[in-house]
Amino acid sequence: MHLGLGAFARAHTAVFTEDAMLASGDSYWGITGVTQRSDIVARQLAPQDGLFSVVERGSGAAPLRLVSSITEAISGRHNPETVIERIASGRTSLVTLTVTEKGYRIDPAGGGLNLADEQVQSDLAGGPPRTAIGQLARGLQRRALADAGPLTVVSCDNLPANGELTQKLVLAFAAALPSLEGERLRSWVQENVAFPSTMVDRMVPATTAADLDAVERELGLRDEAAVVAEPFLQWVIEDNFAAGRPRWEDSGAVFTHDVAPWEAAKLRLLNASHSMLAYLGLAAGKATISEAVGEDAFLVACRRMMIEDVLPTVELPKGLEGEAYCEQVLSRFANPALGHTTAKVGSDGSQKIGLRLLTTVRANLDAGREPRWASLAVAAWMHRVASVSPAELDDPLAAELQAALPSARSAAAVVPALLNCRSVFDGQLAANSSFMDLLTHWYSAIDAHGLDGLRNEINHG
Ligand code: CS2
Repeated sequence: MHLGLGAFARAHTAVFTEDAMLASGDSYWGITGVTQRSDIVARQLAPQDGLFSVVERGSGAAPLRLVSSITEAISGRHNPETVIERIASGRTSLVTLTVTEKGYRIDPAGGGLNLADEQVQSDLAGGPPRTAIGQLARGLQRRALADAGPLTVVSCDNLPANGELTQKLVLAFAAALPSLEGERLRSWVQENVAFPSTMVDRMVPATTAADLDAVERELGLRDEAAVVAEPFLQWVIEDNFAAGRPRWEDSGAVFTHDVAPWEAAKLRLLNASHSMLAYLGLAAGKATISEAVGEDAFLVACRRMMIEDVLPTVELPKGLEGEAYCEQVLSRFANPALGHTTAKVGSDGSQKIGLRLLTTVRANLDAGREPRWASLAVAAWMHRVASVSPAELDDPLAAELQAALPSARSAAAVVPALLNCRSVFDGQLAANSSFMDLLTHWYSAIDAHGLDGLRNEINHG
């Protein structure tokens, strides 16, 4: 089972699974892919028997290939009962997830399950499950009843300790059920379900109409579900499984006992710089990440954030050389053929900046250092929030952020107002005057002096 059948899942999880089958000869695996909010991908894949092509773009790109590991594609919204049945089936060994940060319905205040979320409440009340955690919990309940045996739930989203987090959220769902029902689910999950953490990496933009036309010219067939991706791909998985799995190690996945340093390095170096480039790029009218990193000052800011703010405050996994990793990340961003948009990477900022940037801000402040460059990225996010309408912001907290904004749009007004949003900044961070000063400085540079002014500030920063 795979929950969250977006472009990333098709270009990553499905490819690793296909390659594992090809390399090991264990060809009996197949993925039931489940779309979450929008059912478009299920509608595209179903008439194609789940087949789709992956087009690599950039230097070292492999030829277009067909992937056949998805054997069924269903809409979770329209077929909630099928989702529950498939999770409960003894033929299912694994549920993998790519439902994005907001899909986990994390309570911004405490980090647990957001019991105030309407869909979580509806799932808890016994409605057809609409959230990923609700689908998992209801499927696992049915599986326990059917005595269908253990299984593994593998989160593949960009969240630290994503396995532990998913387990915690499923258990929080159980704890919010009537006590006997909840207790049964809790004890069954604890005995039968493993939740390994993983670090996933591949840049996969949303497929465009032009991409589909290019695929059609190459294939001679219309493939509505084709995906475009960079050549690079990586998967580091905690070796903690309760049931069978494809031999992903044969397709290049790395199994380890400790994924945490991989996740931290990737989130705080790659994803943080990606977000920084997205918000700086949006402020400067750059449509894609490659255009944003092509702006010298932004490249400098990114590099300096990674080297000066992140590397001294993050524990790198053994075997990863920090500066070489940063340079590799920057050259992946520069891939001009990928067309990864700043709008896409900049979406859902309220869900991302805490994990990607504020971790680095806090670590530097705690060590008595100035988080100079990470603050620039946060200020650029604030600038984005203050310059577009909630609809354009593409963020689940758009309305809350908008409501927090003052009528004046100066740095002195916007920075403290957004720092007051407790769904994003904790009280301690908001009260830190050095952070506030940095944000105000950078916000003014972005807002008041145009691209040249910002370039100047970065080059003299
Ligand atoms: C990006 C990620 O959209 C985003 O927020 O930063 O999707 C990024 O492309 C992947 O994590 C790369 O592995």
